[in-house]
Amino acid sequence: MSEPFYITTAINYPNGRPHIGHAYEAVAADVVARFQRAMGREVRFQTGTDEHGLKMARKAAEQGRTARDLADEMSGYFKEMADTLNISYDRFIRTSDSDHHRASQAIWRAMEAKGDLYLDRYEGWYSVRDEAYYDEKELVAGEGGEKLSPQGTPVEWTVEESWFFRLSRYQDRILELLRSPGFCEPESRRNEMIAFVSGGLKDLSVSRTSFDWGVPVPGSDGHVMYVWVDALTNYITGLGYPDETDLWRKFWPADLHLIGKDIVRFHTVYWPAFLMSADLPLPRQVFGHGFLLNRGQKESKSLGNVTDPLDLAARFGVDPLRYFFLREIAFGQDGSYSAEAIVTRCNAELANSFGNLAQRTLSMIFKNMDGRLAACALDAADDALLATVKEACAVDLPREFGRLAFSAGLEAWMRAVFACNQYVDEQAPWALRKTDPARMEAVLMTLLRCVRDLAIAVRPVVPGAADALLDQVGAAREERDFAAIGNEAWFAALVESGFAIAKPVGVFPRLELPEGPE
Ligand code: ME8
Repeated sequence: MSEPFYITTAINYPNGRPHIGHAYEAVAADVVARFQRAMGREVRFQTGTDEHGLKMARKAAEQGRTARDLADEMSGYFKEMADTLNISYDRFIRTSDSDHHRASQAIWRAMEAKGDLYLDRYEGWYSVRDEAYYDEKELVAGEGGEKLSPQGTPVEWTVEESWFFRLSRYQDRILELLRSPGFCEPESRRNEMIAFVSGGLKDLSVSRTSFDWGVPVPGSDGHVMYVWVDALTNYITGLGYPDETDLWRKFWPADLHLIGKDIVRFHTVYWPAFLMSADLPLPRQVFGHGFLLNRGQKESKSLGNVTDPLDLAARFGVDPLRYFFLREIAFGQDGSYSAEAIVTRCNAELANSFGNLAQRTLSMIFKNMDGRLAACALDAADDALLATVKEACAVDLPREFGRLAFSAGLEAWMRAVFACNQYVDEQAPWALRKTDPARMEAVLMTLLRCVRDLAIAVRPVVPGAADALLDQVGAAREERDFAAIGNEAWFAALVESGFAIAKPVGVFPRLELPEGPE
């Protein structure tokens, strides 16, 4: 039985179309899901849309439509983005789904039964953009002296009757949790959260009465749940909570909630407190990734620099975009992107280095050996190269991906690609063709094994291209996991079966920059 692994992304607000940050997070989570599957884990992967709350209600009102209508349309674009980017989710959850209402009401009742909910009056600051309450002392001054949230968004004074959750009760346990290794990553975010909780936790307002677009509070007419209560619950809705389903038993607690740095507080303070209150196990890890900036700037409608991730995918290809996201940015830190940076990175590493290696190898086998594979005696140089590639693909890359250091993992992979290209130059198989054809064959067969292992290792990142290449080298579908790296049986079986490589087709075309100014 393989060990289960449950990963989630944040669920996105569908108050507009998806932006590049949404695409970045979806791709990173998908790479983790594919990587863990290829490591033999039984993976469940959930993503979706967060449809309730004042932000959605107001956006819909501005457009003269119902919140449901807005959510229906926009959620469709998020799903389309996930499908286009090859995101291998098991469930695309919408918080307007009926099972989600049921789960949210169940966790509410569990918190109520614990004595953690009470009615009072909320008076304080609220940011609709962040859907968050802030303390006076957290606010910062804007350019005109106006009060802003620590995220720089407008806040409004709010007074209404509301249910409160006894968050203050959980302060010590949350602090202990934050201090436990691995729960909140990366370290910079953990330190921020420890500082926040050490400053004292106040009880949290968890219902709203001034609008009705949300999950109704059970037994309390006129109250809908604060959007974050239902939003966070999505992670357990998707496993069948409150029923003790097979999914629930197998996959809860989650192994990883992958989210952006702006919502770490909700995931490492509020969510664990809700779960503690409901006597449910806590997620193993919350990782707050950095933000993606457009040439160093935040995207915004007023700057006119908002990029549609699907336009980028159409222009450069899904796999190059995925590779760029993970290779260019040290995961956890902020990063910048531009068309030039995508083209430069992908041409240097995918087209010119790995793509060229694969294309040269397959073409030479096709031309000089009629595509046939041959069992040959290998010499020390061949064995050394195979060992280098195996180490990078089966040890270094998985070690780094396992700790979400994607760029470091791909760098190790790239070093192995360079080693292969250097070997091709040194061995010069084209020159051996006349002088020592047996040696030429040994060199090409070594390279073929390397290309196959390199393709398996990079497959979680560029699944389309890697599969197209693995098809060309005759790798069986069920032999594309990490356990297959360095395993020679596939090669012997192909030789035995008389498999021949067809005329190769490049899988990493060179990218071109569009003409004119960006
Ligand atoms: O926060 N770069 O939804 P959301 C990278 N509904 N990531 C970014 C980003 C950027 N420029 N901008 C946003 C919400 N993100 C809530 C989540 S979860 C129970 C509820 C990330 O649509 C952001 O950090 O505003 C978050 O993880 C995700 O995109 C969705 O943001």
